[in-house]
Amino acid sequence: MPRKLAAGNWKMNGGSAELSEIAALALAHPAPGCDVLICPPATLISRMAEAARGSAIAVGGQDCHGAVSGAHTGDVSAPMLLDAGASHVILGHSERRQDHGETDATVRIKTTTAVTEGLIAVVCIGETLGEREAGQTLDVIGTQMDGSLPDSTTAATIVVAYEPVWAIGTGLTPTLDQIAEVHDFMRARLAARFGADMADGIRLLYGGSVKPSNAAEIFAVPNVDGALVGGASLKADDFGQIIAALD
Ligand code: G2H
Repeated sequence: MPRKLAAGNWKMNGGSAELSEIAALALAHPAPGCDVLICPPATLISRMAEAARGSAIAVGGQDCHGAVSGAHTGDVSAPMLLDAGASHVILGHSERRQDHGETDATVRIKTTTAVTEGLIAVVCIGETLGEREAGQTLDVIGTQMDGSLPDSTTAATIVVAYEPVWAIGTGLTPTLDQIAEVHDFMRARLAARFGADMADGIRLLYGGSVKPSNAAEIFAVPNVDGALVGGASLKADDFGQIIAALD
């Protein structure tokens, strides 16, 4: 059973003023019973890494390029994230897939590069409402996993986050049975490709409107090894309650 992970995704939110949330979180949770990761916007990574130094909080990026350097205006590379103090990177978030046309193939290339360079990749997958209503959820999840995860996937280098697109930032959450069905399927899919021992060690996060009031019941679902939290990770108090629910 892997150590559980509470991961915060600040998305395109946060500036200097929000750095105090990290200090508050570190003070309130000096030795959390789970791993804690915060992924701020790229502009804050180095300052957040500095603020989190000596605490149990790891810092990550929200994306990186598939190349390590070059003529890619506006992009950030995996070595740059490492240089800024990040240890993780979120890849393939549905907002990247929607806003930037990222495909499973893109995500796989980025994931391979990130891991090769030394980052831990949090790879996101999830179905749209239309796909769920059409009964395609497991097919979509299986296809995204097969396409987005590299053959080199290991439990130490890859985390998989299930984020139903229709539950992101909407306040809607799937039923616990729906989460269980997908997470059981994901574990089995990983086992079929990477072997049962490796699959058991890969952390499977749930993401989509996780908040203090629903965290404990979601974390009690089998095969849920933590959460990728958006809105509720922006406040140390709310995220702290989610961390406590994983302890
Ligand atoms: C899903 C999640 C974090 P939120 O995108 O990745 O965001 O918790 O705001 O739904």
